[in-house]
Amino acid sequence: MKKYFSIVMLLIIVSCNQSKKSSDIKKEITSTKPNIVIIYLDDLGYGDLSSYGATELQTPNMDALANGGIKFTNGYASSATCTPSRYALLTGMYPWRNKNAKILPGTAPLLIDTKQQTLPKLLKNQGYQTAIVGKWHLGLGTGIVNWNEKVTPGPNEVGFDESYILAATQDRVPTVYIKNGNVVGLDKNDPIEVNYKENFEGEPTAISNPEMLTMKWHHGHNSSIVNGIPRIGYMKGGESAKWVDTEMADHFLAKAQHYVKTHKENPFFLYYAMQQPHVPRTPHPRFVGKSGLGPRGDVILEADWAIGEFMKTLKDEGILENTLIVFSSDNGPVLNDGYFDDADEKIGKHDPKGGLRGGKYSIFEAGTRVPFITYWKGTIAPQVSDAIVCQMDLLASIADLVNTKETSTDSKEILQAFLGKTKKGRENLIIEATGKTALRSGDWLYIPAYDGENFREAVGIEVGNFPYEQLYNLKKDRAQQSNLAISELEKLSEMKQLFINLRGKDYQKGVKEVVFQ
Ligand code: NG6
Ligand code: CA
Repeated sequence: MKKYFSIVMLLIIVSCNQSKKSSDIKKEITSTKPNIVIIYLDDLGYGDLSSYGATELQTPNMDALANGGIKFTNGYASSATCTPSRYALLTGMYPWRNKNAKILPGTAPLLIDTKQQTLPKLLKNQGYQTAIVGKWHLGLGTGIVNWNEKVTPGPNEVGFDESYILAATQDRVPTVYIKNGNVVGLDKNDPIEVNYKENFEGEPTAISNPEMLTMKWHHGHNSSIVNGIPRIGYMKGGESAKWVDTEMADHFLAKAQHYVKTHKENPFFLYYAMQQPHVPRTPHPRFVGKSGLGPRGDVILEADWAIGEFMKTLKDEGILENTLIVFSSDNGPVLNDGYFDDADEKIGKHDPKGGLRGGKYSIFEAGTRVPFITYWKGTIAPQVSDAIVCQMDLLASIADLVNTKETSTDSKEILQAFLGKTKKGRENLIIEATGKTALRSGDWLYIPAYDGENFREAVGIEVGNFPYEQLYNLKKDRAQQSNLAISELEKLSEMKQLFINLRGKDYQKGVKEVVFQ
């Protein structure tokens, strides 16, 4: 009897140990391989979130991330425009190392070399499932694209298992969704043709047929008309495949939610690249007039709602505590980016720049300093961090998180800053705006002398060009009002030297070639 009792006890102990072990292992796997979601907005400014100081607009769902995670106050996109920032985010490389990393037309070839390291590739190699839903704007194909066949290479060739994208921007043709290289809903009898140089004979444009427009163009945006909205570039055919602008937010949200629901059993990386508040601003009728700030405010509310719905899905699927969420924007804000849409007229007291100088296209802070949040329920303690962090650093930092190393790029491993264990991020960072570069180092910002106009009339933004050098102490002078280049000579020469060391002597090269399209 005694012997029998000891055997039973032994069995109980062994089985307890075993079950403990397997749950430990599971815990280990989930903690070293959390799901990773990057929620990336388009042209959202530092001051566009109520948690970042907006008073005229409430963004409760973005705020829930900012207040429940780390709200970075010195978080940067690499650049003041979309393509270069997205390039840096995905490849961990400074975009100015690639001369083609500038705002791309919808017909541009793939900007990322298929041999290059990328964030999705790195995660895929660690066993992750990977997907992009939303705006791509990093080129597709190798030159001349036939939109009626599989368009490749694209996101699927640089690390994404699955892709559901808009090719370039909402204001550029082709105005269709592309799933894993194939235009969605295309009727082969109505092939799509795209051209950025000339129109197709007989096709209406904003110039020839202004009566067809439901939205008026201010500058640029006067080529093909789709859904009453004039676009950049010419497109013919593909009628059944054309997206409905007002449904785009719901459409991408549904795709992102579906992805989560169908991939939650194993670690996944989802790059959810939302289109708001880039032009044309086309809120769903549910959001029209809701912000009182015109369509720009309305689409921010729409994006906020979509983020709330997406977060609910993570929660309902039981994976919220096992998901790291990074929230940011590809560049700073702009009001008039080419359409008459009341953005300027209805701005009232709202300051999308959050007190920073400049805006989209600008080498001043509002161009690249953006809302930047990391959120991981139960793992990241809520806090505000003034660490200097850049989206480019996610590659090396996430590598560390998933127990690998990535040292071949410009990406800095600052995982502890992203997890809130330290307030120390990068020491310095080169920022970029339409080809011009500047140096942030500690509290200081150095901008070399550049030719050209400072004030870009069409968009109403100071882009930061002056024929003399600029030096700012951002800690004391966040709004960049006092140029200390004449008084802080020692600092100036130290910054200039560091800038040249990091950037190279030829920093002026190519700057003039970058034309504003
Ligand atoms: C500019 C467009 C602007 C926007 C931008 C790209 C004109 C006049 N302006 O050339 O509307 O599309 O490119 O924005 O065409 S970004 O956020 O994708 O960089
Ligand atoms: Ca953008």
